[in-house]
This record gives sequence, C-alpha cells and structure tokens, in this order.
Amino acid sequence: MIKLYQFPPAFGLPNMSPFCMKVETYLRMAGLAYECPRGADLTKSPKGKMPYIDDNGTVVADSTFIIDYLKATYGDKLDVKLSARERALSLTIQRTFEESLYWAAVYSRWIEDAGFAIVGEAAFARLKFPMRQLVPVIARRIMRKQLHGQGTGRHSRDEIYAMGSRDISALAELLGEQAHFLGDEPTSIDATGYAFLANLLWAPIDSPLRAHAQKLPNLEAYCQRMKVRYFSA
Ligand SMILES: N[C@@H](CCC(=O)N[C@@H](CS)C(=O)NCC(=O)O)C(=O)O
Repeated sequence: MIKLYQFPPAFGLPNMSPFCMKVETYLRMAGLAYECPRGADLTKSPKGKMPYIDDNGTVVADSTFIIDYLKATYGDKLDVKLSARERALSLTIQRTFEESLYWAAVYSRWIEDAGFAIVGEAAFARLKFPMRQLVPVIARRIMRKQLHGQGTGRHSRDEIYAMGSRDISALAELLGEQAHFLGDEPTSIDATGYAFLANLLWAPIDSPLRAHAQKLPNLEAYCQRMKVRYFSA
C-alpha cells in the first residue's frame, strides 16, 4: 500500500501543511488506498520537506512529483478530459496557491507573534521538554530565512497581506459559482485548492488573509463541498 509520510493532523484538518493535505486529498479523489505511518520524520525525507511517499519501495518527494507519479502509475481519470487551455489554467492556479499565496500564509503563521503562538505549539505538540520549547524557535528562524530568501520577507506586513489578498481575490474570481476550479467536475487542481483554502479558512489563525477569504463566500462553500465529498468517510 502507498505510504504517505506527512505531519500529523492538526486543527481538525487532515494536515496543517497544505502540501501534505494536497497529496492526501488527491489520493482520496483518485480512490487510491494509502496509509500514513506514525512518527514521520522530516530528516528522512529525500528533499528535507514533507510530504513524501513510499510506494512498495519507490520513494517520491514533493507534492507535485508525487501526483505526477501517481497519475503515471495508477492512471489519470481526474484530468483525462482537460484541454490544453484547462491544463495551463490549472498550472497557473497551482502556482498562485503554492508559489505566491503560500508565502503570505507562512508569514501569518510563523512571523506574526499571534500566528506563531498557535502554530509553533501545534506543530511540535508531540515533543517533550526541552525540545518542545527549543524546536519552535529554531523552526521560526528557518522560516524567517526562507521568507527572506524567497523575497516575501523583505516586504512590509501591509504589502505582504495586500499581495496575498490579491491572490485570494483572483482565485475566488476564477472559481466563481462553479462547483470546482475547472467546472462542475473535480480535477486534480482541486486537491491544491481545497488544501490551501481549508488551511486558510479553518486553521485558527486570524490574519488579514483569513479575514479577506471569509468575505468571499464561494471559497467556504467550495471547501465544505470538498470536505463532504472526500473526507466525510
Ligand atoms: N514543493 C514542496 C513544498 C513542501 C513544503 O514546503 N513543505 C513544508 C511544510 S508546508 C515543509 O516540509 N517544511 C519544512 C522545512 O522547510 O524545513 C511540495 O510541493 O511538496
């Protein structure tokens, strides 16, 4: 069976990492059986990040490469009917979530004191003293460095949230009143959409990003639809 290595569930979400939740959502959408071994260890991940999978000895890291592998190995019913234009749109939506909005969300979680108080505690709840006190501080330092290297961390708070809110508005506009990002039927981009939007709306981290997303009711309705369809059993 496919083994999905990821962080433990948190905040009532399948995962507080949108990349981990994306892969778990995809596995459910594709109807593939999987298990999540306990005690997944970041230092054992081939790329030093979560998630990664082990499929009978084939190890694949990075959520996008994992989904590519799953499509190539088990078939691709979800996206088979997509036109070239829809595939291009799907990639553009993915990049907006993963390469742009993600960093504003990282800022709200790891740099803002209020976000860090919640995320630092939840992410390392299983550690014992003194690691439970030390590791969040080290993780925060790493996230600050990543944000600076990527560039978002060089902007002011207002600029970061303005950029993130613009992404959210654009994504809500693209979704519109459709049931899923590319129309009535779910496709693999909805694994990304659900994972990132549910993390934004349902993790208990108040930020201007979350407040902005809450003003766009089609986002909440979309997440509820995905949850009922793929995570109610
Ligand atoms: N491009 C990667 C990104 C994965 C990623 O950034 N994972 C984060 C959690 S959301 C992580 O493991 N961070 C640990 C670290 O950077 O040390 C993917 O799509 O899987």
